[in-house]
Amino acid sequence: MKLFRTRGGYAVECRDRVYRFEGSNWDELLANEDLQGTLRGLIAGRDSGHALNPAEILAPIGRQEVWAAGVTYYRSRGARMEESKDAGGGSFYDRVYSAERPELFFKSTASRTVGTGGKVRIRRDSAWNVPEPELTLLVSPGARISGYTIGNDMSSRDIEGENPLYLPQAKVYTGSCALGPGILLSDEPLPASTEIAIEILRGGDAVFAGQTALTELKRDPQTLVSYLLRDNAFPDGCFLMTGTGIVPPSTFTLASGDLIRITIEPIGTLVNEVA
Ligand code: DO4
Ligand code: MG
Repeated sequence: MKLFRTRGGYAVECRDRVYRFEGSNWDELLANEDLQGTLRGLIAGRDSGHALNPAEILAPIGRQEVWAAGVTYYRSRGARMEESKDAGGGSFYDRVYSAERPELFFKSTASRTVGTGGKVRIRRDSAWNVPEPELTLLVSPGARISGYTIGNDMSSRDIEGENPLYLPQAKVYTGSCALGPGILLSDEPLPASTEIAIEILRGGDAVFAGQTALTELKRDPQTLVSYLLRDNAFPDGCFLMTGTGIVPPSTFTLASGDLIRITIEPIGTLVNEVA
C-alpha cells in the first residue's frame, strides 16, 4: 500500500487501485501508530478512481522534521575522508563509521523540501554539489517505522569538506531536500537486497549513474530511529534519511538544468530538476 499527498488531500494506492480523499489531515495521518490499518478501514467499500497523475503529487511532508544519518555506508566514509583531509577532518568520519553512536543531523522542514517534479537547488556560495540518494524512513511519534520513501540529501561538498563544523550550511538551505513520490507503508523491513539507483541527465545524456543496495547499509534502520528519538520527541512523526551509499567521482558537480532520477523499487522514482 502507498500513500501520496495530493493537491486536493491524499490518495492511497492499493492493489493497482487508487482511492482519493479530499481535505488535509496529513499530519494526523502521519502521526497515526496504525497508519496502514487506518487506511485499510478508510478504503474498504469505497470506489477507486483513475491512476495518479505525477502532477497531482506533492512532497509527502507537513509539520514533520526531516533528519538524516551520515556515514552509514563505506563509500560515504571514504568520500568524506577525502574531501576533508586538508581540513584535518578525515579521522572524524572514520571514527563515526565504526562508533556505536551514529551521526544524526537535522536536514529539513517542509518549506525547504520539494516533491517529485519539484526543483532542488544549489547554494549560490558553493561550487561542488551532489545529490545523495537515500532510503528515507517515516517514523511515528512512538518510534515505529511506518513507511519508506525516497530522499535526496542535496549536499555542498566544498563547504562540508572545508570544516566539519560547516555541515549544517552544506546540508540545510532552501531546496536542499527532495522527498517522494509517495510513502510505501509496510510493517516489514525492506529486504536487504533492495537496490537504490541514481541517474543524472544533462541535456538528455547520462552524466552519472550509480547504484547500491541495503546490504551495504552498515546501520540497522530501527537502531538509527532509537538514537534519533532518545530524549527527542516528534509529536507529528518525522522522516529519517538513512545515508548515501552512492557518491559521484570528485570531478563531478551538479549544474543547473540537470535532471536527477532516484529509484528504489518498490517505492518508485523521485525525479527532480536542479533549478
Ligand atoms: O557527515 C557528513 C554527511 C554524510 C551524509 O550525508 C551521508 O553519508 O549521507
Ligand atoms: Mg546524506
